[in-house]
Amino acid sequence: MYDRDFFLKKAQENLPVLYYKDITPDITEFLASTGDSVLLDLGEHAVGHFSFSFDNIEDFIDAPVRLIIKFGEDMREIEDDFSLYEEGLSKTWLQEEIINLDFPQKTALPRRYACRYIKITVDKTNKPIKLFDFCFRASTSAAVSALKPSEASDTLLKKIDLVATNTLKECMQTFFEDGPKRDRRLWIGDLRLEALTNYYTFKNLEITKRCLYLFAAGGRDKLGFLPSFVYDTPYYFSGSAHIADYALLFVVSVCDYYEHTADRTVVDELLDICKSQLESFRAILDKNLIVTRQEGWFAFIDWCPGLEGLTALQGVYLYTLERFSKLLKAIGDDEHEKYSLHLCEVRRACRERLYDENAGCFINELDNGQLSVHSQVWMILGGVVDGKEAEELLISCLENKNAKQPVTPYMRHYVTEAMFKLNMRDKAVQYLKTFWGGMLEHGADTFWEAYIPEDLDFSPYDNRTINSLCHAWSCTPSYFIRKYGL
Ligand code: RAM
Repeated sequence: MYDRDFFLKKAQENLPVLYYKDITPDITEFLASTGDSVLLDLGEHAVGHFSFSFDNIEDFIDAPVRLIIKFGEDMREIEDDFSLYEEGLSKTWLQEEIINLDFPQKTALPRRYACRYIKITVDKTNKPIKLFDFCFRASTSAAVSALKPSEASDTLLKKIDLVATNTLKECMQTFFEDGPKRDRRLWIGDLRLEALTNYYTFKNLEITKRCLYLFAAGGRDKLGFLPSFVYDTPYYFSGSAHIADYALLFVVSVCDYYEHTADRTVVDELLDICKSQLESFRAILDKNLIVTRQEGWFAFIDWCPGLEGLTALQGVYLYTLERFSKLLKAIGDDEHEKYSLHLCEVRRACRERLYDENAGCFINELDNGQLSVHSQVWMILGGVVDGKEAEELLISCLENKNAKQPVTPYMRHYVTEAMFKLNMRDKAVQYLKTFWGGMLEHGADTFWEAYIPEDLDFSPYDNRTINSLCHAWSCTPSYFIRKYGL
């Protein structure tokens, strides 16, 4: 009934407005000769455009001036030598420009940057020059002035909330970007967590709707799954990856949206797509109702190296089924019984086939005998285990050095969510403070894409320089702090 054009039109109607703020760095003027450099500090992480002026001091410049301008989300990035970067992800994500200026002038760089620090090096000038009039025009679609401060009384939680809302604010542009430095696109897994935090902070419903419609317009893969990412600049382009857990989390995002808005129109428009995602997943279950391995980048779950994520993926399916059958019940759709019945059957199958009674945890052939926090967390969130048993399972796995541990704040979100589900409030708060608070101890202005406390050089892409230090999926402490009144 609804086609791609319909969804793109809807997405366009919900284009959020951008708010701008001019930030002037700590230094206002710099006199320079060849080889000199100046470091500008914006005092905060910002996403936007940079401009500056330069002029002669005494004599005319004589020849064009060449500047190297480097933008860093932190000082480490400024200090890293980009020429040593070995390709994994493209080096063109590293924010550095070499520009030649023919005459004294005001220059506005055309590209958008995400940074706190800007280093300008005068690569060549024949005569001394003056650099001045530095300005960074920052943008966001988050209405910052309307944001209520968190009511947390704990100083660390307050600080974490500030940095988390700041992270979300930076990622809120014309859609929910995953990272304003990299990848600058809309991923379902990130969208889900950004939207969730947005309901408790900036409450910008337009951007959430827009993102849901952008995915609804996307092309499906041969299994019928939505694309796991889309681009919208300079025109709409549906991404080439189709990740099963992300396709399911689209459905969850629609459920979250209804739960927070009771907006029936959007749900009605997206309902068939949600059903189709669940049907596509159901089609890849074996006769015992357990997911079967598919080709390619099929499940994400986390960037943990070597992770076998199928048990976790099965948990995402259960989690989605539960949320979706509740949504159907709430809107009076008769199919809710079909989904809740299926949910019970799949839960039973997981307990029988994925749980090892002797080991006392979810460890099985599906994941080649690998023990991971990921499996336990998603089986808890999927409702296969509950209460004290689940609590003990979670704690022992988190403490087990031989178990695969989460490496992204994305997966850490779901660990925390599992703790709240099990009413482990104190443990959840401690977990939030230790993990997200740990990034603060390293001077984070915004929360990072990946963080392993014992390995600050960790990168999912083999080089920390390319990591995004302001990443959407890391913003959820504000959701927990505000939702649970911590
Ligand atoms: C990375 C990005 C993005 C995430 C995907 C799966 O490329 O960090 O945010 O959703 O992985």
